[in-house]
Amino acid sequence: MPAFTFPDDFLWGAAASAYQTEGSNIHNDWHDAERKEQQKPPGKRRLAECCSDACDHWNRYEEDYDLALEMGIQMHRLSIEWSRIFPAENEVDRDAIAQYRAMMEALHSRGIKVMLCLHHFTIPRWVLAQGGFENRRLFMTHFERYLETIVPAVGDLVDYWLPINEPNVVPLAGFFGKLFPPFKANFLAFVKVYRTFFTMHARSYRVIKAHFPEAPVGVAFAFMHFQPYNPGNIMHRWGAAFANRAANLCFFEAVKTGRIGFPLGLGDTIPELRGAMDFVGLNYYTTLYMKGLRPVEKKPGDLVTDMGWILYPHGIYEILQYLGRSIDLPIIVTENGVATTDENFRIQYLEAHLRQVHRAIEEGVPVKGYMCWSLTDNFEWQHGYKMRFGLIHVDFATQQRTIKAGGRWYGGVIRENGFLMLDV
Ligand code: GCO
Repeated sequence: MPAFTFPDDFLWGAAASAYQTEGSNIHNDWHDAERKEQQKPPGKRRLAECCSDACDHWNRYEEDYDLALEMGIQMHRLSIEWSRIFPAENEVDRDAIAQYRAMMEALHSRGIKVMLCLHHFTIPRWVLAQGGFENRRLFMTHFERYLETIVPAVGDLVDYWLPINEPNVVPLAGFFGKLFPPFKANFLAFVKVYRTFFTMHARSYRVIKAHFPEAPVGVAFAFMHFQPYNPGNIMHRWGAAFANRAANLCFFEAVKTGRIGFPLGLGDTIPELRGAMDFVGLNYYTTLYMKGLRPVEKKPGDLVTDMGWILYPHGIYEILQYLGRSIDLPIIVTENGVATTDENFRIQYLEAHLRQVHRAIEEGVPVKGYMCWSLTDNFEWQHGYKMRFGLIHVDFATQQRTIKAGGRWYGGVIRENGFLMLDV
């Protein structure tokens, strides 16, 4: 009956983002894209539904944080919605800043640490109108103004910073994979936008450090796990290796050296990127099989989640090993979780991944915490409300919250700082 016990100072948390939970965010690119998609017949829509009220977390955060406390959550990851702070180019909403302060104070008053993200996918409508991510120079002028406004205004309440969520995902999903607005499939646009994210990360790090030199600043990185569909096929192996370079390795190399390598650059530099990281935040969910440069959904016999994502816990171990070997920084798992309505499956999923995290720690990888995605059911981007990632169930008709069996199980893990496995 092996026990999986975690280090004494291990931090257990939950994660969420502003747009996916707050509701009434009406000044950004996603809001507009969703409305546009709704004008199409249901079969033709690329975004399932409108975010609208989401979980009404903006008004119900006290209740959500009470439930987080009931589960024993020690750190909560939230984000600030840029378009609330700057609904228009020359307008700063001080009430919104005050409300974010109140939210973070509400966490602290419950003894819950704050992990704050400053950019989680969305951009203000007026920034998009000026070229968005693709107009890097102008974009960075606006983003820097946002940083200089928000960082000093709330930074005293932040325990861990993750300025950018998944610098690789908007470039991949929005500019190469046609999954997110603006639904492009253009490798050059992907490279250009990814490089905007490099500079966003670097600038954020420097601005935060200028105001709060001691604050730990990381990144929430969707380190994608790629593998050849058929390991005997050289093109499949090449595809997996190329995708790993373009999506993952280039970013970490650039943070280490300041240089941007192939295929995102040719060795040119972003000097302020060098060393711009105090810890690595890892978001992990699944693996992707590659046939050349084409990802393939699954193999016969693979277990998948409601997202259609393959259950592959070993991937988190491999990535933690890689990060431990190649990057000399502490690591926090900043997202891991599952879209399902079957609570036994949720528990199995979390347990299987936590076993792999535990194994990496036993082997010396400095993993300092684990944040489950997500605190509550919420708006899952292109899929809308069908995908239920929450530890807490939300009835979207009544906004009634209920801790799920998976949430109670997770609470037990936090209480015990680990778990027993009866079946191994
Ligand atoms: C992401 C985001 C989250 C998602 C979660 C489940 O990884 O895309 O950080 O916003 O909701 O990962 O897909």
